[in-house]
Amino acid sequence: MIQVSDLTAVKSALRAQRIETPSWGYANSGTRFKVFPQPGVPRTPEEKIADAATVHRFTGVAPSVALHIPWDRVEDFGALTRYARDLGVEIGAINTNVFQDEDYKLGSVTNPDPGIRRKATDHLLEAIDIMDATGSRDLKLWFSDGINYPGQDDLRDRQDRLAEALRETYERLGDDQRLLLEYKLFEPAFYATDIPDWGTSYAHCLQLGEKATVCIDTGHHAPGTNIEFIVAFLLRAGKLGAFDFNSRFYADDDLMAGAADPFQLFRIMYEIVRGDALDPAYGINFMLDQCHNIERKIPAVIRSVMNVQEATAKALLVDRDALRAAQREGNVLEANAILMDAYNTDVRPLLAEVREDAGLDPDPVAAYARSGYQQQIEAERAGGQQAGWGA
Ligand code: PSV
Ligand code: MN
Repeated sequence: MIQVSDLTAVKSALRAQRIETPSWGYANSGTRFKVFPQPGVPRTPEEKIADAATVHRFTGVAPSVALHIPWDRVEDFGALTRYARDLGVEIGAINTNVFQDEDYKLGSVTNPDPGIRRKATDHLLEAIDIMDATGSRDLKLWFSDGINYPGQDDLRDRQDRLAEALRETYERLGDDQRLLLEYKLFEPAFYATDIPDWGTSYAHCLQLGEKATVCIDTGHHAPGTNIEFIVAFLLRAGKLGAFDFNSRFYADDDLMAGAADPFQLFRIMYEIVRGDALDPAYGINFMLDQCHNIERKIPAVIRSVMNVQEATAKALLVDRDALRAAQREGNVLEANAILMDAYNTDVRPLLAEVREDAGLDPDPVAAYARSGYQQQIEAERAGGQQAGWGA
């Protein structure tokens, strides 16, 4: 357990922290009303990886990039992996996409048509081939499956179809590969989503086995949901595998992590620290899943990484011995004050020191702005087709 007085341990935990960035966060994105293209946006998976490597260069804690298939499909994934390594990053989670084909209007793995279910499951299996080629550990599954109207399809049959596809996919995993099952309350389905909440995901993961764990996307809950409770519960059950961090004000807004509710992010990270689950060796993949529709993408990802670091630093500063004592005594106000003291600490100087100790600039956003990378990509990435959400 880290003592508040042990700043060395806090610093080394912060230095060891790992945050994975999403390839699609560097691409053009928008709402269903409009996508505003930005100059310098990547046109290829390689250019997305180069941007991710740039984020790592300035933060030192983002050494992997998640891919989304087919958006990031290439002929030779071995070559893409080598390209990434040459730039100092690894390929992270492979995200599947069974939500954009015409065929999936009524669902993918839960579709009433067995032929469409076969096609969807084959895509999940293909993603494991890509993991084999890239060395990725994590297969991340999110299904848009659901129905818009009561009676549209049989809720229970759809669970059976889902379980069958998950089972086939799970059986194909190698020894060191894992399945991360994401949930989302609604959208695009408006009446009933087939994996709407952590409980449904957890139940499927339990049935599948130890290589299946839950992915918490922080934007995928009803307003007011106590996400740190979910974190605590899943950690206790050994079933928390990953986060998709982002912020939401209303629905699945995909804004920068820590922007909407830094206090919530702190409470989540406190449960992680409390569960001794921050160390990369524990195996949680702390990913970002964000879209930067109007702000510059690379500095927005850097800012998001820094926001996660700040929440983590505050969580590490909680005096856990004092907190436990106050809790045992039933000292409500003291216990709350201990938590709030940590939250209200300005950890920016501490993080600046951690960065300087690691040979990094203490201010990654300013360092990025000075680096000329933005001007370089805006000049170089002329012509071709910019990558976009769905491209
Ligand atoms: C779905 O809303 C989601 O959170 C899943 O993780 C998808 O793969 C991702 O967003 C796509 O942007
Ligand atoms: Mn997500």
